[in-house]
Amino acid sequence: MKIEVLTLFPEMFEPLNVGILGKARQNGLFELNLTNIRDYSLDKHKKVDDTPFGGGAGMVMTPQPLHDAINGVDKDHKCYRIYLSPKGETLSQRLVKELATKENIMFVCGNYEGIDQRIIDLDIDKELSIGDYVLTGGEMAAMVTINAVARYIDGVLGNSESTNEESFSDGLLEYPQYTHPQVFEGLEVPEVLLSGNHQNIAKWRKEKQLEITKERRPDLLK
Ligand code: 4FM
Repeated sequence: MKIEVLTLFPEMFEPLNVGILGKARQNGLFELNLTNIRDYSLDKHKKVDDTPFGGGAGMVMTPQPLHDAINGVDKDHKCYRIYLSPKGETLSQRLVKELATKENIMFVCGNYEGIDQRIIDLDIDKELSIGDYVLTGGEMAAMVTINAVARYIDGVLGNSESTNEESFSDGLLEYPQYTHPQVFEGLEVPEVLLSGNHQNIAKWRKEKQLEITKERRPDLLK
């Protein structure tokens, strides 16, 4: 998979060089290209924002640098072009899996009060939100999405981290996990997990999943 990111702040993507995703990139399992939108500004002062028509607070990213950056990086429109904003469809594990099937994805990150609507109308395939809250820009939302999608790329996760047994894989929240020591601060590991009876362990874990899902996310059971 090739991922293109268009942003005014490419330095913000340093976290993708670290840990499981950093290793996956080193191993060539996916490619990440960062483009600074400002490099495409034709303005003599490299300006990328302006005041909104109709008035109102703050600044809006102007169309020229965005349009030229998007279509310069992705001339033949081979990328599935995503704009991150609170107005988009909310990211879900279902959407994550769908994005993981794409060969090329572009993330366009807006800042200030957003981008000129005509860029969304002309150049963007999908407006995506990571949740009902407002960030200062789309960069962290892009990183969240890249992280969730990269886990579904073949070879990124080892056997021990596989996506098969985790929350949402069966539509339920995950059961609680325990490791050594057997007693910590007076709290014991549930007996059944020490029993070696794998049928009983599986049954206990499924019961715990149902219990915690009913309590915290009853919407998932419907
Ligand atoms: C804020 C983009 C205002 C556009 C942002 C405007 C966000 C989110 C987000 C910053 N992106 N999910 N929530 N982006 O807050 O994806 Cl107008």
